[in-house]
Amino acid sequence: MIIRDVDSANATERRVVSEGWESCRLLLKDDNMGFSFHITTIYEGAELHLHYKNHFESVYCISGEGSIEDLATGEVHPIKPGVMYGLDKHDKHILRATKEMKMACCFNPPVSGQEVHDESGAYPAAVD
Ligand code: 9YT
Repeated sequence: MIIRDVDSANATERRVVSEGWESCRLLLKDDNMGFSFHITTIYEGAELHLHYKNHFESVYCISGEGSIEDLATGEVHPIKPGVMYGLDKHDKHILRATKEMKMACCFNPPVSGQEVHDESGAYPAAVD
């Protein structure tokens, strides 16, 4: 069994800070769960252009307010606490926070550690 808490993990390399967001990677590839699990904060006013070409991702909003724009259809879906989105088609999207959002995120395959987005909004493919 693996037990971790976000405050302790945020004092380690599990906390990753980037442009418009920071994330606490509570489970990573080397935990051998088949997915990674993150608590991500999207800062107020952030507009993130994302495209996880190499990963599936599900995201659950714990707090805050914003939206996700599906760039394939142009649809904009509101995000508020209780809303989940699942990127089952490697969907290209824009994530916007009108109030700072706390999100619980799962990635398959798992993220290995210090990834930040490349210029296309992706993380590199997992290397075994
Ligand atoms: C909401 C979202 O896209 N989260 C992605 C995870 C976070 N950016 C991280 O841990 O890299």
